[in-house]
Amino acid sequence: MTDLRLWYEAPAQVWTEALPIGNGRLGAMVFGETRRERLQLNEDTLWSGGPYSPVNPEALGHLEHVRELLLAGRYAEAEAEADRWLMARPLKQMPYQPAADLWIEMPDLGAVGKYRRDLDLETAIASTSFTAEGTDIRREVLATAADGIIALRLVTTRRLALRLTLTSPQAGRVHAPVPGVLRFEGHNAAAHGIEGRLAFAVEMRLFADGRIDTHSDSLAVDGASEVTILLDVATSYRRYDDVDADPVARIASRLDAAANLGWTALRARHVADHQALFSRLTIDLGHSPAERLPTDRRIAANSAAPDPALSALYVQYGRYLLLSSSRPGTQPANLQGIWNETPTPPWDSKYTTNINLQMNYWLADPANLGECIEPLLRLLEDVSVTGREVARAHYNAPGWVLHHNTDIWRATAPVDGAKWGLWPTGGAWLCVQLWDHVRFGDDSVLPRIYPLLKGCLEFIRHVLVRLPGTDMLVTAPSLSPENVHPYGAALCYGPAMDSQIIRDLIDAVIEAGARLGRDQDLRIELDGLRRRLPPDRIGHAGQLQEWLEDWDLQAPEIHHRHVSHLYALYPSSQISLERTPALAAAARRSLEIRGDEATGWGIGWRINLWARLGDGERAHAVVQRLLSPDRTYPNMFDAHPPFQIDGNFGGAAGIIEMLVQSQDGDVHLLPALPPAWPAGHVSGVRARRGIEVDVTWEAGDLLEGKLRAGTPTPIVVRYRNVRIDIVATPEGTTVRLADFRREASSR
Ligand code: FUC
Repeated sequence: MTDLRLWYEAPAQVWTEALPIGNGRLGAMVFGETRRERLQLNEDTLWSGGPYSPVNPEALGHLEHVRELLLAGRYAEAEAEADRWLMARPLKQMPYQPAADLWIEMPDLGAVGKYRRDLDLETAIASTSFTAEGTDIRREVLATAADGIIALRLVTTRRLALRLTLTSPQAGRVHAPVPGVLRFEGHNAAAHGIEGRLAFAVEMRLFADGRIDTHSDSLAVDGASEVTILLDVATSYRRYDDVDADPVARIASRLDAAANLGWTALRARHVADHQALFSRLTIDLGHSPAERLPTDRRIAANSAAPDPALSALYVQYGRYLLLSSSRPGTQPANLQGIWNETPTPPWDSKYTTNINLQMNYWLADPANLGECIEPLLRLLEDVSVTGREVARAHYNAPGWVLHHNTDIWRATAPVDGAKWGLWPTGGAWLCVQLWDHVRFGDDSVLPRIYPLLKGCLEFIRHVLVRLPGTDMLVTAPSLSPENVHPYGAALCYGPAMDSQIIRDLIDAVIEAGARLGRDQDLRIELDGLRRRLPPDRIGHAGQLQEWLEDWDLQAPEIHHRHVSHLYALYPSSQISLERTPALAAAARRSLEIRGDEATGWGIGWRINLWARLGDGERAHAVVQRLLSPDRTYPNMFDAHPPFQIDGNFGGAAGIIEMLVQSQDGDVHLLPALPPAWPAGHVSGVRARRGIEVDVTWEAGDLLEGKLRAGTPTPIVVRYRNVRIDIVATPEGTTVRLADFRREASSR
């Protein structure tokens, strides 16, 4: 079996060596220091600013002019006008913030030896152990979703002294409200002219078998061999328009309950909660001697001598990170999940909705953690309200719109600059993704998702414009995220990706409506609308055209990290090797021209694309590129660079996509198995229609597959080009290589 621990022989020197823990809401980076341990703390609602509207009242008056310039081919002028008039006020959104640091000092330790720190993905506990002059010292720290707090336990074999402090990069002050407790009370900062309106608190409660001295800004412990620290952070955030909660009261209710339980019960409840979800999927891709190395050295060694178990660990780490950064009731995972060290994080550590937020949830369903999507659904419910104001004010349109970014205040107007921000289909992409979650078998959310889809399509229908001289409908202004075309701008009309997303949205509305028995009269109209969207086109180099015109090879960045037009191949299934072979060949050509070198998430996307093209060898080469020190930090966080968590989720999803696919209504076993993983096993992968799949293979060939469904479900299972009809049962229905051979020879 694959050992599911990240481990190291030295403390973290920098943040991307520290180990992340999280319960969806609270996060900590554990450095594993000996004399001065640091836990860097985050809470998912602590962002700068306060409730605000990003609407630019002047935008609407200039929209038509920008459209006219675009349709006249005056792209650069259109983009300049858009920059001047159509963008949000303020032009930037609010950044995600770090909350505090807990410091544990053990000043009088002697020389340290036998050091080890690790993160056990199976228990979701980070441990540090070492000896100091004959004394064994061990710390365990966890962020529990069962009880909502962070708990740390320190055990030593000799009674020691320690000192605890709390600091924060935010404004506020520390005090000790009662003995044994330290509390930081503060408030968030303003940003881009939006006043900081959040109050927040961080509280630490100390329990020890030694003497505790409480000072105004620190706690000192003497003669202790067992120490427990309970920690919590809370803000006054309730919703994007309500910041009146009481953070101290929120903390008190959780820490009181946790203190009553005590360390042993907290730990047991945490492990049980984590394992109920984590243990649903197992994966074994083979073994190598590198497995015995510490994790940082494994990453460094992987390029020279492939370490298949590291790829398996990457999948499980992705699942761990998702469970730790996105749970029902929390905020969705942002660009850094939940972990952020700095008040000025890259891209503000927000929700970028032109690939990144979507990619954060690619893993959830296939990796059998569908419940982790709930925060994304709530975010969409929020922006379907805030985005209504923007749709009306910026486009005079009904429905709602989300462009390429949002923040905790659910701002949806176009930001940053027209060449990035003026893209109207970010919300539509997320809607289609939620619909795919329903296709994975979660019908319970359909009544919540359907109105979102409809409101989004309402907006889109209103803003599509007829392409002069044709009957086609296109988005304008828009862009193909964030790629500049040969006419000195990104701004354009009708980029391929928009039409692809809108086709999926229309299909989703029709199918979801049919399941709910609603709006059947809309169907004919929507079919008509769908036919008027420009179809995908193949350009002169045999490539899938990114734009309406055959511009791809003249674009200044032909190796651009975004591969937006390949959306149709993955995550969508509009393009498929079997159903649309010519377009699939064109997508392959585009991917070849683009190249495999990209940012972390760009690489993550490419793994999924090669998997959809059935090219396991190529997909594996890209996995190897991702699992190298260039794109994976020592703590296995994805390197854009800098750290961005989307690559972790996209890469892990890509590895699963190589083993099981279900986008075409059947379950396809080993669609892109690479020669580098000749024997292996995966169990508990989720396929669409709520089917759970186990697969075992040997010598590069299928041994058997097992399919389970909650109720007996007829399903087609595919291996290579052979298909077998089975009924998946709750106990599991097995298909063997011999069954496929028999089927093939009887044809
Ligand atoms: C998009 C990407 C960048 C980065 C940012 C957060 O704008 O083009 O590479 O990932 O999002």
